Amino acid sequence: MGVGWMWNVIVAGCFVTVTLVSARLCVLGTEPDESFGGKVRFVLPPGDPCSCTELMLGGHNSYAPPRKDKPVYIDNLPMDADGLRRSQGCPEKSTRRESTQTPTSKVETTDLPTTRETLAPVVYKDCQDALEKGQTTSGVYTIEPYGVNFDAYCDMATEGGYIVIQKRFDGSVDFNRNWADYKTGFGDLNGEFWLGNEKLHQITSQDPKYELLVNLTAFDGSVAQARYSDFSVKGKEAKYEINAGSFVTGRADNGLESKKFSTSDSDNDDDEKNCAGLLSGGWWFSKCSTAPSNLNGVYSDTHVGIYWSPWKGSDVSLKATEMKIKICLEGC
Ligand SMILES: [Ca+2]
Repeated sequence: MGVGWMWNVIVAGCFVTVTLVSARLCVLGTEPDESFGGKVRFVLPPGDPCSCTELMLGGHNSYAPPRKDKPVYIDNLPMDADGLRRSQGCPEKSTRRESTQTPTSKVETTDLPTTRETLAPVVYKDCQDALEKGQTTSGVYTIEPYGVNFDAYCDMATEGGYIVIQKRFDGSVDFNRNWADYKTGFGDLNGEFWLGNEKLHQITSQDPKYELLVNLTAFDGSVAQARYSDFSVKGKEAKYEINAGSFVTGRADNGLESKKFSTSDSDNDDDEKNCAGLLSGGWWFSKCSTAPSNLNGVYSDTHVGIYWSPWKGSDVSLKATEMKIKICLEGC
């Protein structure tokens, strides 16, 4: 009896000693969580997160790959293994023992609602900030460029770090909208959309300046680009007047004038007629017949709706458009 008791103590002592010195490097990935609106979230590696002694940020999946078991997503980036254990409610280090459980048994997917309720979402200052923190895949991110956070599509390709503010490519979204819709934004961030005039104003009214890049594609397959080094939009009292006077370069030439924004229910153009009503969409029109562009017009390959006069004239409809902005650090 006495010997058996002592043996148990020795065995238990050895077990604790061995398990506390074992190390596990856990690689935290990122990918869009389809069950959470496709927003990019951190995904835990398989296994017991409480066994992690080191943490490393790994790669990014642009899609959620099929798995046998549901992945466990978390909203914020724990800076180290201790942070990860705290976020998962693991016991203190001194009592932690290496898990002998199966990889998915410790963290059940039923833990997800609790996790989402208690952790703040991943919020970057803007797309450039996300890029600098290792997010190299284009997609929807939560950004907070002026104290309010919202979802935005970040273009991380080529130069990267762009907040996309407008996209057209298949006509799936109706752009013939009213003032309120253009103010708040509409559409699908993973498809066609307008980010929203109020957001444009809030973002671009800060220092430093924002540059604007306009990408255009015609139905004949030709492409062109226009770049502005100082893009800003005034507030609603000024009818979201655009400043894109500093056209820099691009084969598309300058198709934007410093004009107030108009929709069919808010006529702020320079014409006695209602340009938005005549030309459709919402845009910075001047005179209806001489407005240099309208990238928010009706999507059509038979009727002119979307056009950019300095490049293809006002009677050629465009197939795809993209407008995107980022902080201008050089040449501004
Ligand atoms: Ca008018």
